[in-house]
Amino acid sequence: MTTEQTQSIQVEDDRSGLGIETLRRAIADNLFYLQGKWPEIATLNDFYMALANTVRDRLMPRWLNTIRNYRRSEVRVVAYLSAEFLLGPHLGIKLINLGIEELVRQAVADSGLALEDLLAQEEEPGLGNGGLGRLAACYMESLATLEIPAIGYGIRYEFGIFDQELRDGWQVEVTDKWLQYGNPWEIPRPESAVMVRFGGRTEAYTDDEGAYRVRWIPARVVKGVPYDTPIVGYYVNTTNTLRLWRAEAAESFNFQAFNQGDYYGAVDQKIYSENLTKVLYPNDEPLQGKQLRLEQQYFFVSCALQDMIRLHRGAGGDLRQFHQKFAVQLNDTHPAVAVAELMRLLVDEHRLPWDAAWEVSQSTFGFTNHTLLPEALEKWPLPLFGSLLPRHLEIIYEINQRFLDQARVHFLGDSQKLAQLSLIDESGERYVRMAHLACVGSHAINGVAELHSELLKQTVLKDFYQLWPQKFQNKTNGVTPRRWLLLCNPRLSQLITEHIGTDWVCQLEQLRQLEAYAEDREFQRQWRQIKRAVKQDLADHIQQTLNIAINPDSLFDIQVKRIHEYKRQHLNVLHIITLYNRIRRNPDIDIVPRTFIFGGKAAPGYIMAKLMIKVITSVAEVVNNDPQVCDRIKVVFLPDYNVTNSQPVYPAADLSEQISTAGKEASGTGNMKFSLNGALTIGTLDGANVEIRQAVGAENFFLFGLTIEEVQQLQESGYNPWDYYNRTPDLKEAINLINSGFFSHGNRELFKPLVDSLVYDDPYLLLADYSAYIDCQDTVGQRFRETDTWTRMSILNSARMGYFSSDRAIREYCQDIWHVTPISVQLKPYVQADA
Ligand code: NBG
Repeated sequence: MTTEQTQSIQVEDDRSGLGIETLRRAIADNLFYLQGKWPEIATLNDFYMALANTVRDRLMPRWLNTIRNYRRSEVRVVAYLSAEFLLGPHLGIKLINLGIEELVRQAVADSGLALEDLLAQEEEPGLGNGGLGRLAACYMESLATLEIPAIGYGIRYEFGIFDQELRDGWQVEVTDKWLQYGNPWEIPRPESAVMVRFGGRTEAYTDDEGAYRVRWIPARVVKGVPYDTPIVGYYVNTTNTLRLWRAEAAESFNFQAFNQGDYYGAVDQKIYSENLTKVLYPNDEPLQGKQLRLEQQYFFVSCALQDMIRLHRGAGGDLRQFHQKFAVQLNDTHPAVAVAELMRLLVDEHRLPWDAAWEVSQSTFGFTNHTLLPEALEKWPLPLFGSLLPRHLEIIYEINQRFLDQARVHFLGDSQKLAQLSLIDESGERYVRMAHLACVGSHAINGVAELHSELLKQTVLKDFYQLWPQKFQNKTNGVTPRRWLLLCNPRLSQLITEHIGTDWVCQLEQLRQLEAYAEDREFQRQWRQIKRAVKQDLADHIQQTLNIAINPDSLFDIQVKRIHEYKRQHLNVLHIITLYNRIRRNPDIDIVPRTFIFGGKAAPGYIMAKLMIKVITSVAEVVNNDPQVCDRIKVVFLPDYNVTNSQPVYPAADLSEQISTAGKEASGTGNMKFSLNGALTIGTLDGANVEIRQAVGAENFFLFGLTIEEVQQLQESGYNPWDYYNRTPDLKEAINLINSGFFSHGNRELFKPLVDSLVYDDPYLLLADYSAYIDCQDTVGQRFRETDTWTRMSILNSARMGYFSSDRAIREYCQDIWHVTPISVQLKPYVQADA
């Protein structure tokens, strides 16, 4: 079809109607025509699907008109490349962003159903591990809300992050089956498939103009099929696309093998190809050396870049201006091979001279780093990389040679510097360093919180900073207020809106107006009443699902995030045991009743993290059943922490645990969600905690623990956890209690690895921070009793969190890195058949 023809879309019937009766009819129609059911035999899931399709129909005009904008030659589009997008359930947020939640609620009620029950049917797409994937999802939502033309590119994993079950207090991984009942939010686009090559060899040749060229003769080819999901902005027409790629066999049958009777041989290739996008690697920090992981990375990056080039050329664009059409952001090093792939496409396939191609590439890419943990810096063994991507390795050598020539001038031949900077690690076994490739190939490099960005310049990327200080930036993370306040906490949202109007939803800084009510007795009362109601809801849920009775008036002390030693969930456990020991010593002791809530998944191969879960659940079992405790302490581990399950948790917190060892957490984003919903934070000076504390005021934040400088000093001077153990009686008592088998039915071996790691090694300095943490928690307990003070602090936390909106973060990326501006989408009405 020509552009002229697509200007108006002819449709049989109008599915944009928003009358309650129209919506009710639409749901019934979709139930009949799409689900093939009538109400009497329909399952709740059928109704969910019918509703989802009804909503999808209503966003279609916005989506199509937005796509039209990408094609306009003068429009610059952000391409966000990420191996993970942790979107959370679609339906709720789409109803809110389209502004049709109440209408739909009524239409569903008129169909004899409850919207909440249908919302609960949705299996969330768990296409991410944690913070990094969720950040990508918040950013996609903000990009749409801010009317920035954007496409997210990623992988359509058939199996996302595993579901977590607890058996006997241990984590058990269960396969995620998010696609089993179909996914109404995606549209496959097989007509836009692209081919991706792997393995084989390269070969030099002279082209018809006599120029020296290289071609890649691959060993195999896989087809990438895009699946598109609409991302709707809040009260705008802009509906951007998340384009996720699925691997398929290039030929679904090998007919020669088939004809020779080798049926299994014939489908082998198909199975092999489809394996590529079968499953998400469940590690929150990258793992080394897994070929399939590198295949996944290259696969989606190649699909994405081929897609962009097609779009650009389709709009009549010249490849020398590719960077004017697309601003490509590399979300961590997972897509870093894009630098080599774009060079290959431009030089080998489209015959641009190297220098021109390099200029295009550098102007195209920006790179965000999300971790300082040295073990998390991605590098690929050279033989593996070379056998999978032979041409890319050559290109990386070429980039490296030119880069080192440049660096040599700057560092005057300092060969150690050059070895440190090189894209190839040659200190032992040889590796390709993905972070270095990303740095060299990008015009902007950023960290995700001020502290993290500073540390990047001083540590892992120090040499690059010396070379190119102007490339380095900070972009402090943010979260979307639509999901993380408006959707997850409707009561508080309502109260806020009653007092300051609705502007805060898109201008989160407006929350500052709540400061005026911080001392207002009536407002405080309402604020408390809401917190109490939300806590009651969570308590009811815990009672029903886990059969644990908790007191909604107790202090809800919550730590939800991936389980990791650096995040120190076990420090939290030491506090619980310390309180427990105080009660055992003095049964009448007057302490603030607390409910400790944990949630989070451990990487399946991370033994210590799994043991941390077991220690939490074991302490819970003992403490929750000890009559002496008299309900003053309860410990709950919420199984299967994911976006869906997290939404009722943030609003219910009184206290947010952000207790990582200083220097280890790049930013954190859960910390923002809690504080936005009026929880106070107990935290270290790490990641974005530093900025949150600045924003809410030091007096409204419970700070404890070593600073980064102190951590460094302690480690340099020879840290000995054993000394801390011996000279801190409460700590010793707590650790001894674990060691004695008290929480493990007398089994003294069970927690030995955990205890030994703490007293003999303690790489994350729990023992050094223990006393400060306990003292700070005592202060928290006292302050919680001063109800008015606590409420004021809670209000001030929400009021001052405006800065941590992902809208602010995205605006900064747009200005400082992508150089893109909003374009509002006009809804060109489509022509109705009988109109
Ligand atoms: C994580 C950091 C978090 C940060 C998120 C989002 C990775 C590699 N990094 O601190 O650990 O909030 O990224 O930036 O998952």
